[in-house]
Amino acid sequence: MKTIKPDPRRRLILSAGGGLLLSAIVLRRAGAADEIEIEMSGTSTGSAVWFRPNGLWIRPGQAVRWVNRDTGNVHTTTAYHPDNHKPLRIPESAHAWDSGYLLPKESFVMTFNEAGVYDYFCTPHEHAGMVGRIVVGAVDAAEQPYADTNAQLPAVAVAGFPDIASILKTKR
Ligand SMILES: [Cu+2]
Repeated sequence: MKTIKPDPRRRLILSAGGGLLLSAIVLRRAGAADEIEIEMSGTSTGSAVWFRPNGLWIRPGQAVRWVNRDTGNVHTTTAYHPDNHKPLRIPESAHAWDSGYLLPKESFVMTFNEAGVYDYFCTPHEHAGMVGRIVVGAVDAAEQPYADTNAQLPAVAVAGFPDIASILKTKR
C-alpha cells in the first residue's frame, strides 16, 4: 500500500490559480467603472441572434462594452455610417466605429461623447435583424430618427430598432 503524501506542486498550482483569479477581478473592476455592457449572443444553432439590451440610454461621456457571449458565433458592432458603406444613422459630428469580427469572449469598447441617436448592426447578421440603438443624452421622445434612410436597410433591421420613447423609459 502506498502512503498518500500532500503534493507540494499541487499547493503551488492552487496558489498561482488564486493569484490569477485575484488579478482578473481587479482588471474587471478597473474596466467596468463607467462601462455598460451589451451582450452579443444567440441560440446554439444560430437560428436567433441579438444584442442585449438592443436599446440603451447613456449619459454623454459614458462607455459601452460589447461582449461576445456566444459560444459558437462571431459578431461585430458596426455603426451605420458611410465609412462602413451604410447610410448615416449616428450624429454627424460623431465618429464611426467597426469592431471587426469578435470571437467568443472578445469585446469592444466605445465612448460616446456627442448627444444623439446611434444605430448600429452586426455585419454577418444585419439580415437576421441583429441591430441596436443607443441614445446619448437629451433626445426628444417623439423623434423618429433616420426614417429617410429606412428604405436602404433590410426591413428586418428597421423593425429591430427600439423606438426612442421605450429607450428613454430604461433610463436609470
Ligand atoms: Cu452577429
